[in-house]
Amino acid sequence: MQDVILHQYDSSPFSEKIRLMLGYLELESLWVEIPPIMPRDDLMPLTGGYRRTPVLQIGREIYCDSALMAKVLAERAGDDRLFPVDAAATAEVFAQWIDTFLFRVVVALAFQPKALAGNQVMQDPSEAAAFMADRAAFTAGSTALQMDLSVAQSHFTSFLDMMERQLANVRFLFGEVASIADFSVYHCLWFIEARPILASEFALYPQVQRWMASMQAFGHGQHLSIDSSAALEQARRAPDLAKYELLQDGVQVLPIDYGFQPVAGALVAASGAPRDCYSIFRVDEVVGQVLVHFPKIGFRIEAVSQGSE
Ligand SMILES: N[C@@H](CCC(=O)N[C@@H](CS)C(=O)NCC(=O)O)C(=O)O
Repeated sequence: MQDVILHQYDSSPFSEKIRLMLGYLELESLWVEIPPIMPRDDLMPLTGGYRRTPVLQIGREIYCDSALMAKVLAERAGDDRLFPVDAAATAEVFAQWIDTFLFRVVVALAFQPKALAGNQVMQDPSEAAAFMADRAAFTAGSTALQMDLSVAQSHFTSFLDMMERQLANVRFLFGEVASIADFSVYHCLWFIEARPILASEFALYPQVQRWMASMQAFGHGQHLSIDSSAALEQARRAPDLAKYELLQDGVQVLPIDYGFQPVAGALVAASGAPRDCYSIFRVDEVVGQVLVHFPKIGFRIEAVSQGSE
């Protein structure tokens, strides 16, 4: 069986969502610690340009976006708790709202001046400048991660109030078992909790704290660290791709909200690919054939105009 490789970095909340899911599903994995800012020279041959974090690799197949990774991992574990059969669509739509709207709220809180004051990267002026320049390039052309601090604060408080009331009556958000919804909320709250100066945000919410502790207890599963060159090698040595049918050549896929760095190739229907995703076939000079999968929700596909590929 081929290894599950997670390309991630320590402080990334969406990475924490997947790390915790690996623990919940009791899946073994290999982790590559990628740099928090570009360049990521060993990742780009795999993704073909996609630079959001995390990225999941299995052989020469790449899964972009944590929403898609959750499906792939649940399927691999043969476990339907993340997508409970009688509430899969509702849980998924809820998670999508959290991963976009609530994430925007917590980004505004986590990057407010008082929170940055305690951040190690921001202490060093040249590291801080490099980080800010990287994120400006990353979010160019998008306002999807921007929110006034006062708006973010009031939405965060209202959200915690709702969570607290519900969690007084139930263990997890959709019942007695944790689902995809819990993992989406968890990584957003983890992002805030990780900043000591903001930790008091949770003081008035004992049920939320109890729920956070239950989530944390799932752990990260058995995992080993590997370096990025070993991950490239795994792709290079992986068996050929399963059968695929060419649907449309000359396309590119990119997120609809932020991180507009496209991945170009051919749209294919691949056997074994998850449902409701775009599978892009590319041939890379470093690793050869690669199939890069994106969920349809949150991404768009378009023809590449001549000369832009
Ligand atoms: N919808 C994406 C969001 C991913 C995302 O925004 N990740 C952040 C880090 S947690 C990111 O990519 N930041 C810029 C970077 O790492 O290059 C997902 O679920 O994977």
